[in-house]
Amino acid sequence: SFSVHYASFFPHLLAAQRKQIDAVLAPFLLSLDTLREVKNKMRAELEYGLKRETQASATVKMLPTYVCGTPDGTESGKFLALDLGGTNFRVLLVKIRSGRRRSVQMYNKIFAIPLEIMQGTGEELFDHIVQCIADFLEYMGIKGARLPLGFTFSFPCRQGTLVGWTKGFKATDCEGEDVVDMLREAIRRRNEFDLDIVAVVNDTVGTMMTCGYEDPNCEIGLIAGTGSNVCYMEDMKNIEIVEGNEGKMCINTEWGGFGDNGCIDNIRTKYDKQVDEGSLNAGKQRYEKMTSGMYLGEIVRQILIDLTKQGLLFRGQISESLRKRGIFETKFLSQIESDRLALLQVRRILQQLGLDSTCEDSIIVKEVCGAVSRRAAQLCGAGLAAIVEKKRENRGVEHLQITVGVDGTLYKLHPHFSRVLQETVRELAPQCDVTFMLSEDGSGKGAALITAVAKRLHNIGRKRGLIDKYLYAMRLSDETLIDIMARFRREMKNGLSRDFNPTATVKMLPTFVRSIPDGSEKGDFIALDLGGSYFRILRVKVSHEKKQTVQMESEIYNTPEDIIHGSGTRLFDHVAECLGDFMEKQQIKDKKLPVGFTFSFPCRQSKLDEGVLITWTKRFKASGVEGADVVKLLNKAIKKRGDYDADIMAVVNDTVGTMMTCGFDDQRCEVGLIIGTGTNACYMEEMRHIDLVEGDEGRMCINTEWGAFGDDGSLEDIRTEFDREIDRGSLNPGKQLFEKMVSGLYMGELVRLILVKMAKEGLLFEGRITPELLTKGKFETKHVSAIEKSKEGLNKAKEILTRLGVEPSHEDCVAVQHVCTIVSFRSANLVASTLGAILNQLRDNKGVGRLRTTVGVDGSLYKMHPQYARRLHKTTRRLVPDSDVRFLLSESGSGKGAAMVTAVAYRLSEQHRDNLFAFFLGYPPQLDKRLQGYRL
Ligand code: 0WK
Ligand code: 0WK
Ligand code: BGC
Ligand code: BGC
Repeated sequence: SFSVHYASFFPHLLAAQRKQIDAVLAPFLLSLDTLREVKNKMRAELEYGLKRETQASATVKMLPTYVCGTPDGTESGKFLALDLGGTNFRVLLVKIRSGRRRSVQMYNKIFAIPLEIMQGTGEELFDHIVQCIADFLEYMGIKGARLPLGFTFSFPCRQGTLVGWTKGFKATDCEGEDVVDMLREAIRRRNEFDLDIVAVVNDTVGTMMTCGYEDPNCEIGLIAGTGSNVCYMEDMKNIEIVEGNEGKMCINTEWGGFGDNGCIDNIRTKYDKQVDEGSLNAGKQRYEKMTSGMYLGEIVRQILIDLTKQGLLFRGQISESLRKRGIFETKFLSQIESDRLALLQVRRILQQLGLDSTCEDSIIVKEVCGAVSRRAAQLCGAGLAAIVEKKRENRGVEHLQITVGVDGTLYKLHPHFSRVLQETVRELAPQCDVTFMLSEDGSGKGAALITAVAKRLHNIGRKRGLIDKYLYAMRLSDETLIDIMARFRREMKNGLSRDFNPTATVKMLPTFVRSIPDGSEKGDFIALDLGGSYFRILRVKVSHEKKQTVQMESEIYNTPEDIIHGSGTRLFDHVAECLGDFMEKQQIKDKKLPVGFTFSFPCRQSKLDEGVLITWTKRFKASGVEGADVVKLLNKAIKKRGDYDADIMAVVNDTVGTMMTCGFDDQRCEVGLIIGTGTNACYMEEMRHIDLVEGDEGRMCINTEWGAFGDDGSLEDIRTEFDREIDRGSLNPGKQLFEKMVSGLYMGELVRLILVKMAKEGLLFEGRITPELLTKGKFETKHVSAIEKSKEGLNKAKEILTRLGVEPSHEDCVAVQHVCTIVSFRSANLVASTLGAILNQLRDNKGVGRLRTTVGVDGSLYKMHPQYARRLHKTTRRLVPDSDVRFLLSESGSGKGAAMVTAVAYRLSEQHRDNLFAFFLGYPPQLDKRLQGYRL
């Protein structure tokens, strides 16, 4: 220990004297047990401060800072920062650049805060602060710029309200006041410049952020300077006074108040009490007064006075200056204790203090300084050990690795403080591997980073709020969705009824498909799949070795715009040509295989192998086809070629194909749903409800063609100006209004129109509107899917928007992501409400309390969008609670389903032929029960 170390120097120091000095310093020598006890007491106080019921009376206040993240490198901009409360008052200009060449440039000026200002009126203090800001802005030539400001205010604040002054401050009319208001008023009083005060942060938080910018593992900020304090990232679930359990929030512990309830009185010495009584805030900040730079010198002075009174120092002469409070600054401790300093210099310091000393005196003074600073470092170490232990438990790990960002003159300048502190932490928290990172740039940088984040969150929040208001009409409540579900149900009934069908918008087209595959299908088929994103031709072999298997080979063919917008003849010639090419490749040109034609457009059918196109939808607009039977048109095109023959046995809608494809794997599948370029659904309806088709037995698949829902104006109350603009710019204005609010062909364009309008109103891209952004189709639905990807969505947004030339800010990207979410969420919600109507119909048809069914789904929007499926499932289950719905993704497309239907049609035609023979040979017709109700 110290005494043994020094005793050897001055053998003539009488043992008695030695003993007396040891007695005075003994209370400063804290054993490991005592320190461990302090650590445990600190831990208990931390918990008190976090708990709702004990928080109000806690001495360690555990103040929530609402800082929920450490810098992530996307911060950027120019910020003003104030740093008040430490040794120096600093005004800083901080320029932050993000991205690959991220950097932080800082310019600052230090201003003095005279004592009479620190302890004058609040008005004088804030006027002084504003004066300094004015000088700095003048000096930097930026008086006109209304910069965002981050204020490092190193005093205990609860949500911006000063709880109580500490250290050397005691300005009146400030405690209980909002710091931002006081600063704003002072700026108003001066009326010379304006600032956007965005954040007030504690210096511990600023320090953590400054170090966190370099080391993301930095989740603790420690100040060992004029004052003493620590903050750390706590789990939200442990912070009872703040709503929410997800993530973390930074807690400013204000551990300076530790012991104000007397819990460490057992280690407080009379000198500590003297210092406290002589301080500006007696009874408060007891732990701080044993550990921080403001008070260590004072403690030493008290001890020196006591030792002098005992005649053990300065020949018992107490000089005037030694009586002066605060005369023995803590920096003297650092100087006196630095090993490099010879005793002579110690004496010189004492001289400056008007203390005439001997060598013994300076050794004793050095010993006293050592005892006081060592205790301070150990006590800080004990407190910090409690914090890192808590972090380790929060993470539930055996061994914790963490970084502590540190600042403060005591830690930086005292020769031993930092080492003793670190040793103490290592001894008291052996399972924690703590890296101490000195904050080079002070907390001003941290404050600017927090301001950047707060500004961004504020802007984002403001923008989100604006967008929510803006797109209010697109956020549909469950009440509205249930209403739309009821409306659609009515439309279904109209479509099914003979009387209303002619005027119904939801056509409810009979498909003459009477059941899903029953496992008996077999054969070699060709399937055409036209109308989705791709035109696909497939060869489908359904065989029956042990169990039924399906083999498929397919080719994708282009459908160039000039073909799908040209004449119907050219279109079907193109289809026939592709089919010819496919059969060539399959070497089956000599075969006349049954063909199933998935034609994804509204067709009226009176039998399986007939499909009269009612109207084109999506991208198609070929002339001379609407009102015609597409089977005939295709047969004609094939005949015209004469190089192969095909037997088109069935034309099915892609929803039907999808239902059949999924029905092959799941017998419960009785609904087919497409959410792709277009949208639509089919389902198995009871024959007795289908007025347009003879018979009441069994069921038939109905192609709802719900894309046209609302074409009669029944959705005008939820259609927005953007939906109307989409419709006006479409190939089929006034038609497929529901589809245009929901499907993939239009979603990207919807978002683009919203972005253009918001940019025009200066809500986005600082009002920048580029030719690309104004170009139709430039913002695609696949972009919406990419931007809504949780992890890389924002980067994608930046990439896509940059390509559109609008130079998006981070906020813009977040805002655009929000717009995409609102538009795609509305789509999923709307589909859930119309699907819900179909599910209710099925449940009522079956007369069951709870419906169990499977919905076969396909379509690029449903498949590619990262959140769409989940949202659709969730809303559907909320809107139709008494149903167990399985959503089965169609892996292999509707081609397989089309082949299944064709297999049935084929068997029908076989039987027909057989019966004809039988009839001519005078035998009664054989009816295959499975073909009941089918019609060719
Ligand atoms: C430098 C920081 C400041 C903090 C100070 C504490 O920039 O925010 O208050 O350290 O150390 P002190 O100056 O009190 O020793
Ligand atoms: C794949 C199916 C096809 C359907 C398409 C719809 O095989 O019949 O038309 O899905 O999705 P889209 O390609 O329009 O996104
Ligand atoms: C204040 C803290 C501050 C610390 C270090 C204490 O007196 O109460 O808010 O963090 O000093 O500056
Ligand atoms: C068509 C439907 C088709 C849907 C999905 C709509 O535009 O009218 O027949 O099922 O798109 O492809």
